[in-house]
Parts: sequence; C-alpha cells; structure tokens
Amino acid sequence: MKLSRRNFIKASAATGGVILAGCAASKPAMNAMAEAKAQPSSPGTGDWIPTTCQGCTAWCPVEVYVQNGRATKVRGNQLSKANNGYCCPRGHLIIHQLYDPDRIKVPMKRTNPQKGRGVDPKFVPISWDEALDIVADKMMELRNNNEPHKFMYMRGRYSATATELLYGTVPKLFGTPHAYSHSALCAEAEKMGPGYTQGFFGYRDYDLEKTRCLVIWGCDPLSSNRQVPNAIHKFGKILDQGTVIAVDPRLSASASKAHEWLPLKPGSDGALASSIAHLLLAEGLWNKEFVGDFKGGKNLFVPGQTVDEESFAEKETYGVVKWWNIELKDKTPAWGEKETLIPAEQIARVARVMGKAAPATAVWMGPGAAMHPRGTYSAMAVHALNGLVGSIDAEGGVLQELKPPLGDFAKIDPYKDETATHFGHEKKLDGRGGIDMPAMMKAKAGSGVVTNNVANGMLKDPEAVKVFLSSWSNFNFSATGAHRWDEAMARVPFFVHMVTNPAEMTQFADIVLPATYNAAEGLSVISNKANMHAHASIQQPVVKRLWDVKQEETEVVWLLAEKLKARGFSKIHDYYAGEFKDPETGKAPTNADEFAEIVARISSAPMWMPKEPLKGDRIDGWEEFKKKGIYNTEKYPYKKNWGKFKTETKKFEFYSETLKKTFSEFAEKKKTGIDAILEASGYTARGELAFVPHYEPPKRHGSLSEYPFDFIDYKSRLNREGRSQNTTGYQEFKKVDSGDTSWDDVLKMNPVDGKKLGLKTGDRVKISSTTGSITTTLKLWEGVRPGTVAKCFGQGHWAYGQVAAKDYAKAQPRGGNNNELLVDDYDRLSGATARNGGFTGVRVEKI
Ligand SMILES: Nc1nc2c(c(=O)[nH]1)N[C@H]1C(S)=C(S)[C@@H](COP(=O)(O)OP(=O)(O)OC[C@H]3O[C@@H](n4cnc5c(=O)[nH]c(N)nc54)[C@H](O)[C@@H]3O)O[C@H]1N2
Ligand SMILES: Nc1nc2c(c(=O)[nH]1)N[C@H]1C(S)=C(S)[C@@H](COP(=O)(O)OP(=O)(O)OC[C@H]3O[C@@H](n4cnc5c(=O)[nH]c(N)nc54)[C@H](O)[C@@H]3O)O[C@H]1N2
Ligand code: SF4
Ligand SMILES: [Mo]
Repeated sequence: MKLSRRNFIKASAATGGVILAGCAASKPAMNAMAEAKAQPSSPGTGDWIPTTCQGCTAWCPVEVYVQNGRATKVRGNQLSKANNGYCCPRGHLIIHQLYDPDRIKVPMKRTNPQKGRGVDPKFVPISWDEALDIVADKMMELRNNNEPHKFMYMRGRYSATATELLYGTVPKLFGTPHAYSHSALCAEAEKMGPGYTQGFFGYRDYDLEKTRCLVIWGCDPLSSNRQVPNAIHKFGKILDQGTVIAVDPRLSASASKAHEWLPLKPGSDGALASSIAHLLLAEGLWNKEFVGDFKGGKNLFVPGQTVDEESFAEKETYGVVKWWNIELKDKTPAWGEKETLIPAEQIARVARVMGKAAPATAVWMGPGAAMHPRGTYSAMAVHALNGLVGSIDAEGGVLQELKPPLGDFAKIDPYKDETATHFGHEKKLDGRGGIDMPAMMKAKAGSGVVTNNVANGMLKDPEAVKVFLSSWSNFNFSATGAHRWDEAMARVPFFVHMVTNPAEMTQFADIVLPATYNAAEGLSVISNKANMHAHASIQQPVVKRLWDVKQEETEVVWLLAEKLKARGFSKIHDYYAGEFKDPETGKAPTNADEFAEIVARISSAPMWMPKEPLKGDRIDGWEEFKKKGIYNTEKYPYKKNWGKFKTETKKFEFYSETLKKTFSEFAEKKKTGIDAILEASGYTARGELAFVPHYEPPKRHGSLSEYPFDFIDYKSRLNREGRSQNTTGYQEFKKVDSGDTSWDDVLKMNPVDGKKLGLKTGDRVKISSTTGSITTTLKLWEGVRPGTVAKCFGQGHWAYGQVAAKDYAKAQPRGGNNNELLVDDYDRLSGATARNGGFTGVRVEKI
C-alpha cells in the first residue's frame, strides 16, 4: 500500500490498523477510539501514575490519571516541591498530544527522491527491521569509504539523562565531529549574564516565597519560562508583600498584573540596566553586605565623576568602581529615557523600589533581555543588578542550584577506535571558534554550539553531510531564517527523523522512525530545580503504546548498534552491552527494552539505593521510586556560593576578569587583538568596556524607512515549545494569550499606528522583513507601543498535522511562522540565535 503525504494523515487517523496491515509491524496496534469503546471507562476508578511533563523546560513532575488503560487527566506530582502539586495549563495537553490522531504510527520510507517544501515525500510504511537495515547500511557506507565524518546527528529536545547515549555516544564512537544540540536556538545568551559575572553558566532559581521586589525582565513567568506552576502559585503573595515590575516591550500576562510595566524600546535593555545601576550607586542604594562600602563611609559615586578604586572596600564583589568609571557614571535615568523610551522618573522610581527591597529583590531575566545580536552584554547588564542589590543566593533573591545525585554512565573513551579518534577531530560545521563567532560558553572560546549556523555550513559545503540523523527537532520551523533549512535539507542525500509527528523537517526525511511520546510513553530520569529544591523525576509509560513507536535514545540506539555490529562495526554495541550493568543485579542488557530499563535504573540508583543517607527524600528501592516518581533534594542554603564563585577572582565580577581572560587567550590563539574580535563579531565596545556589563545599541536588519516596525517575538502560554499546535486544545484556547484569537494567528499593532496606516482589526496583512514575508490577521491592541508590532511564536505550521496546518495536504500554514521573518543572526559571543531585541524590522501591508 502506498501512502502519499496527502492521504497519509487521512488514512492513519481513521484506520491505524489498515496501515499496519500493509507492513510487517511487530506489535498489534489499535485505534485510540477503538480501545476506548472496547473498555468503557468508569468514572472514579483509576490510578495516578507519576511521570514528567516536558512541555517546556520546567520539566515538571506530574501524575497522569489512567482509567482502564486510558490517560484521562494530568496534575502535578503531589510530592513535588518544585511545582507544589500543580501543572500549568499546557500540562493538560499531554493527553491531546499522546492521542493525537496524526502521530506517526509505523516507520516510513520516502519514495519520492525530490525534496522541498510542499513536495509530497510519498512515504510508504516499512518495518523497524527494514528501516534500521537501511540506516545501518548507509552509515556503514561512510565508515567503509573512510568518511565517517559525513555523518551528522542533531538533537532537538531530549530526555535529560538518556540523551548521552545518543548525542554523547553515537557520533563520538562512529567518528564524526558533527553532533549539534538545539541549545543555541533555546536561551544560551541568557547564561552569559550569570556566567561572566558569577561564574554560573546556568538558569537561576528564585526564592519567590520571600521576595519583596520581583523584576520580571524579558520573560513572562506566568505563561512561560522555567517554573510556571511555581510562579502562578506564588504570584499573588508577591503582589501582596512587595512590588512586581515587568520589563517587556509587550503587555505580557505578568506585565498585566504587575505594579509597574516598563515597555522599553526593544533591544534597549542594556541602557535601562545601566541607568538603574547608575541610580542605585548614585543614591547609595546598593547592598552593603554583598558589595561593601566606601572606606570613609561617604558615597563618592557622583554622576559624571570618576572614583578612586582605592576608596572602596568590596566584599563579595569585584570591580564596582571600575564599572562605574568605565560604563555607569554618565548613564543617568535621563540618558536612559532617550535610549529606552521609558520616562526617567519611572526608571528612578523603579530603581529606588529595587534598592529599598534589597537584598530581597530578584531580577528574573529571560531570553527577551538576552537573545539579541549583541545579547551577551545586555544579559550581563541585567544580571549585574542582582549583584548590586545583593540578591545573589540571598533570602528572597536569586539562587544557583542544587543537584540530585544521579548515576553516571561509563566513559566511552576505551571504545573509540582509531577511525573515530581521527575523524572526530574534523572541523565543525557551525563556525564556532572563528573570530566572528567566538561562542565562548563556560568561559572557553569555541565551546558553544551555534545550532542555526549549521544550515549555513551545509549550504556552503553541500558534500559535508551525507547521512543525517535527528530527533525531537524541527529546525525548518523552529530556527530563524527557516527557509535556509528548507534549502539545506533538500540537498541532504539521506535523512532520518525520529519524531512523533510529520512536521516540517520530517517532510525532508528518507526514513521516518516513529518516536514514543516521551512524557507518557518513554522511560527516563529527568532532573531540574525550582522553588529552592532540585529534583529527579521519573518519566515512565503511563499507558500501553498504541502505535509501533520506540524511544530514540535507548531502544533505537540499541537496535541500531546491533545492526552496525552485524555489519562489522561493533564499538557502539560493545559499549552499551559491556558497560551498562544493572545497579542491583549486575546483569547486562540483552535487548532494547532491558537496555532502556537498566539505563533509567543506573541514572536513578543513587537516590533509591544510596551508599550513605541523603539530605533529601528517602526512597526505598526502584519500585518505590517508580511509585512516588520523584526525589526532592533538601532546601537550597542561603549564601551557598559566597566567597567561592567560579570566577577568576572568586567574587561576583562587575569587571569580568573571567571574560577578559577568555578573550585574551582566544586573541592570542588567533594572533589578533580583542578589539579585532569584537569588531568581527559585530559588537560596538572597544577596550576596557568589553569587560564590564554595558549597553550595546540594538542591531537592526532593515532600514526604518523600508521596514518601520520593530518585531516582537514571544511564546504562547500553550506552546509546548514547537509541539502542541496540532491539538484542538491549543487552537481552541489560543485566546488565553493576551490579545490573541482562537484558531487564528494575529499580529498586534498599536491603534495609533493602525490609524496612520488605515488598518483595522480583522484585516488580512502581509508582514515582510529583509528575509521573507508571511500573511496573518491584524489586531489593534494597546499592549505594544507605537513603532512596534508583536506576534506569538507557534502558529504558521505548514506541516505537522491536520490541525496545526490549515491544509496539510497542500502545505498551507495556519497563520504565519515568525521564523520566516526573523533574520538568522547571532549573539556571537555565545553562539545563540537572536530572536528578541527588535533586531528584525518589518513592514505591514493590507492585502
Ligand atoms: N509557555 C511556554 N513556556 C515555555 C516554553 C514554551 O514553548 N511555552 N519553552 C521553554 C523553553 S524551551 C525556554 S528556552 C524558556 C525560555 O523562554 P521564555 O522565558 O518563555 O522566553 P521567550 O518567550 O522566548 O522570551 C521572550 C519574552 O521577551 C519579550 N521580549 C521580546 N523582545 C524583548 C526585548 O527587546 N527586551 C525585553 N526586555 N523583552 C523582550 C517578549 O515579549 C517575551 O515576553 O521557556 C520555557 N517555557
Ligand atoms: N521565533 C521563535 N523561534 C523559536 C522560539 C521562540 O520563542 N520564537 N523558541 C526556541 C526555543 S526556546 C526552542 S527550545 C526551540 C525548540 O525547537 P526544536 O528543538 O526544533 O523542537 P520542537 O519544535 O519543540 O519539537 C520538534 C519535534 O519533536 C517532535 N516531538 C514531539 N514530542 C516528541 C517526543 O516526545 N519525542 C520525540 N522524539 N519527538 C517528539 C514533534 O514531531 C516536533 O515536530 O524553538 C526555538 N524557536
Ligand atoms: S508545560 Fe512546562 S510548566 Fe507546564 S506542566 Fe509541563 S513542564 Fe510544567
Ligand atoms: Mo528553549
């Protein structure tokens, strides 16, 4: 039976069994509705089974209610301290996604050699055995031709611990440098803020219970970011006991409830931060316990005047006077007003509130302040405010992290053969480590991934990648400059996609391997932190699989390793079979299912069979871990990292010796100067300014005359990253995003601009940038200032399924994808893809 793209979804939705009849599938599968009919569910009887939601990077421990084998409801894990027993609105979409009729149900093979957007792949169903034979043959061809480095793996979302078995293992043992994670599409620039000030390249936690001033900056914690249930749970209390300030060019859900909303000009975050810092210093409002004080007791921070470094005795920080002299002394609120369009008096008012509540003032920075083309410095500037108010690791402040004790996997090095070692050192495709792309994550140049630049690398060298494997990814939709991925993917000779749905990237696949919907069908251990506790949470099958799907990081890699072994390359299999022993019985895995279970047991064993009693929860054995689903650590201790920050000086650095050292080493290696690197990477700072948090004027693609509006991108509160749009729940409830309309995708414009352009709500408009154009509906809305327009990221799928796309068969999108407008540009110091900061100018025309 031949299945074209056109009728694949139609057929599979109605009759999953028919498809399976056409191939040698190993498991019988049933239509979701058929099973429900066979066993009517009776209300009130069922079990809550713990698992982990991965709808966003909160990775909440949850429980799924299962009645007669059917998942019917979701709630937070009642034992979890991170989310207080709640899930956010999109936790409920787990059920919709799990039972999405458009899921890929069996492996598929492409029969149309032509590839492109809107080109029918003419997929036909095949068995797992056949599919993996084809993949293994293609991989062996590369090994046999001495070009294993033409193999590439790219990771989208992943399961926290098991990811190592694919991302960390397969490319390294096979012999290729081409393993790239999606992280630089995600929020890497944000990490540069805490990274180059306090030596912590990670996401922060917040003591929301005790906060007296919460500054929400470039994120919307009631809708998104990394701990939505906890933010919703505590928000009312914070409003009662203190002040909430939102810095966002758009009226977000948080901004709409905040005491102060600062709708700054997109990309001017550094200017706002510098003027707040200026005022805190000029008015003596910095936290003396953390920062220290003038030796003479008198405040010498006088606007416009430099200060003698010797006059100040610092405590937990380093370089506050240098920072004042180099960047801050002239950055008054009046100066700030010019750059940010926020009235000077509001800047001053907000700064005073922050200073008065210190150290219980938490600046919660998100991608909106950082994912700009010059975002490293605005991330540093915004995060440095936490240093000034002394909220780092303080009561009511901003915290680093604890970690649950996880079991490690054995080192792969002994399994690397000569070919792997040799070809593993070939040049990467993402441009990292060039003077125009320093990618200095974790204080080391060339260490950051530049995900989105991989497409450019592939286009430049079409021979570079011959076999491409990717999982849980959809870069043709999720990456800015999305059309480049269409071009690059069309040229890849052999592409294997391991996903749940036939999304945009899948349309370019030669082999499609249907993945488990991990939150409800996978088996893994996921760790994270929130609400002053870290946790490890199990992800386990809450229901039996309806379709012939497999988990890519454990089951599929095991089966693939077997296939490669049968063809003469056994290293990957040797590693899995030789090093993964059950922590209790010592037994080695003999098949894919056993491997998956042993992996989860190794990762979690230190929590349920600890060598010494732990400070966190007590769990007696694996069965209890599966039943409770979670291990919570003890509470985060205040001042944990004081005196031992992982910076060059061990202090919180307002003058980053850490960044200076990283830069100097890189410049030496490249035989050039630091200023030359800054220039090549598009930053405006020169000299000493490069080492302090400072304002870099926003970069912009497109002239103001041709593209008069700054474009504001943000996430839907129903986005499960790029994945929930094929559910009717998403479409029906889309109106929960402020200003939005259900079943549509609206561009929000200030009524003042609407009047000027003669546009009204409901008009169909074409939005164009220097890169591309999309068509959507217009909505006049006061939640954006004149000169800016905002549209939610999420809609605009031309594939994925019959709900997400307006017409899947014709590849017609519902609404428009922001990434077809946004230019592919980068914060080059981190390698992160820019999506915020108004760097893409757009034009709006009625059609
Ligand atoms: N609902 C939901 N939550 C999510 C996710 C999801 O898909 N949906 N994904 C998760 C993931 S993967 C990540 S990486 C995190 C992080 O992602 P989030 O914290 O959700 O951040 P974004 O929506 O990317 O950030 C954009 C925010 O910054 C604002 N903004 C845009 N330009 C500017 C600017 O120039 N300055 C300032 N100050 N603000 C600006 C936007 O209006 C918006 O509020 O969220 C996680 N949480
Ligand atoms: N304009 C704009 N672009 C953005 C963002 C934004 O805010 N604005 N956010 C960015 C961020 S923060 C991120 S993290 C990226 C995310 O982008 P990607 O890393 O590309 O991932 P997704 O698009 O979320 O999901 C990819 C695919 O995974 C499949 N899938 C769903 N569930 C599962 C599962 O359980 N297992 C497997 N194997 N596959 C599954 C689906 O088929 C889906 O198409 O997007 C980024 N892109
Ligand atoms: S979508 Fe995110 S915040 Fe919501 S329940 Fe899932 S992991 Fe938690
Ligand atoms: Mo992300």
